[in-house]
Amino acid sequence: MSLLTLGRARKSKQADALDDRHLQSFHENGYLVLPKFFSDDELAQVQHAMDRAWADTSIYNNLTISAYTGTPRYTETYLRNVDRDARSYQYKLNHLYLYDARVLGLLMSDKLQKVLGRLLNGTPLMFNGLNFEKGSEQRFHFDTFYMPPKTYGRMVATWIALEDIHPDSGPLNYYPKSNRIPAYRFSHGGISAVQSEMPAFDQYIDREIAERGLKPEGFSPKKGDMFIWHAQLYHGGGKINNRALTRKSMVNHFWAVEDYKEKALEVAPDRFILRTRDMFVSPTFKPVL
Ligand SMILES: O=C(O)CCC(=O)C(=O)O
Repeated sequence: MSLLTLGRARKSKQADALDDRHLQSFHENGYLVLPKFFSDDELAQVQHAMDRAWADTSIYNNLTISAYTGTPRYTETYLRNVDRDARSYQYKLNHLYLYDARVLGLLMSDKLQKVLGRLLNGTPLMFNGLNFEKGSEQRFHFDTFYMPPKTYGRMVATWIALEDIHPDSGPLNYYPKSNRIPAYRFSHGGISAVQSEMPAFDQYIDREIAERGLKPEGFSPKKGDMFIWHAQLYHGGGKINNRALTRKSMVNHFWAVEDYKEKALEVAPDRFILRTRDMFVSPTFKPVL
């Protein structure tokens, strides 16, 4: 089945149900939750792709990983370079959709693209993907620290629960309404982070949060639920209270094609991903260990 056919086959009423109230709530609160957005069958395809990625150690498997998070063995490299035991530690697997057509088909499906198109007020351009099997415990941050869109605020991220998520597994945490805090400007005048200036940022954000009376919340969804956050939502990975628990989830980030026409690759009619040559590569990435 082609990508296009897959996308059509998945047309759902849910996308059409994204009305003005959803839009208003998204812009007021900085997020939306769409329950049971993906079916068990669709999620089984993601699980299958993950299992295949871990099983395939061939040199042609160019998936990359941030492995052994929170341990002295932390590394960013090709998946094929890490021992198979890395799967039982915290990790982030990058861009699974470049490797598996069914995962790509799901992310390019009509139902998801319609929702994202409305939130972006444009054509979605998927520019990365992250798969987790454990909580990330990533500190609170704005995604625009690392990937600021050309147009302020014109970026969304989806967080899809691949299983029921337990509150002790280190769920996604976020501050509702933090999207309304004016973005912190670093010394270069922009909003991408300068590491040495993070203490000043921390002071700024702590003051803003306190003055606005914002309180963090955790997202402990059921399998198939999807959380969508605004470019400027302050969020991170919660603490893992029970390390035996998994937290299987997939995150994808989207800009608008209209902002990046020259970097968009059309993978099916009207469906776009960022060209791989334009993708961000961490300066600490090691192709060979
Ligand atoms: O899922 C998580 O734990 C955090 C994900 C996140 O913060 C991100 O992808 O920007």
